[in-house]
Amino acid sequence: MTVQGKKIQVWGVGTARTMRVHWMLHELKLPYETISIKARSGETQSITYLDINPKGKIPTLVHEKFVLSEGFAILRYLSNLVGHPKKDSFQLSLEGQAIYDEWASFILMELDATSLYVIRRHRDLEEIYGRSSEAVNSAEKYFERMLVTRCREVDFTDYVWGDRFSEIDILFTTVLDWAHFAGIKLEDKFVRYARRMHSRPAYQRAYDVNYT
Ligand SMILES: N[C@@H](CCC(=O)N[C@@H](CS)C(=O)NCC(=O)O)C(=O)O
Repeated sequence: MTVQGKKIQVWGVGTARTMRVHWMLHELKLPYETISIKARSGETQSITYLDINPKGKIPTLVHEKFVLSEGFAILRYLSNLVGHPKKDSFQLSLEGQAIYDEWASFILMELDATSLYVIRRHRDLEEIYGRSSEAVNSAEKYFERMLVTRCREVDFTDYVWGDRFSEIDILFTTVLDWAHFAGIKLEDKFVRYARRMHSRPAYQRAYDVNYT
């Protein structure tokens, strides 16, 4: 069970952020071991885990001696490691790569960190971060405004970036799943797009690992 002669381990299950890493590994058909620690279970604060990732956050990837945290960095590392998913000419162009960076920043900053994680912190995790219905309400409105304005011109009948599946589809689908779970009503085009992504065998296998 090695990749380039080195064993891959993933620490962390149970959240949209850990799902991203499991999904990528299944898309790439890379063998790996899962260490099923969960957020806020105390497991992320064990001495063993803090030695690996002092931030005490999941997911973390360990590829033999190389340790990497931050889900998006892990997706990029895995894709570069095996040269997959293959890119089309737009995706390889200077402008295409700039658009990739734009999508990644937008999804991670505006949709994930600034909106969904604020809702999670101040509604579902109020015992840790404090309850604030003002913060939750404005984060919901912000999420909807960002999604609608950035995505107005895109029909999502294919992939988000270029003509091929990429890390951006993993980020976008997991954010849509999270929004749905948080009770945000999504336009039909997003629901249809997410359903198509959910039908990918790699998504389903990763879902089983991550959520059961
Ligand atoms: N920026 C990090 C965020 C990771 C993160 O916040 N993970 C949460 C779960 S979604 C966590 O590990 N919380 C640790 C804990 O609360 O025990 C990423 O995208 O990978």
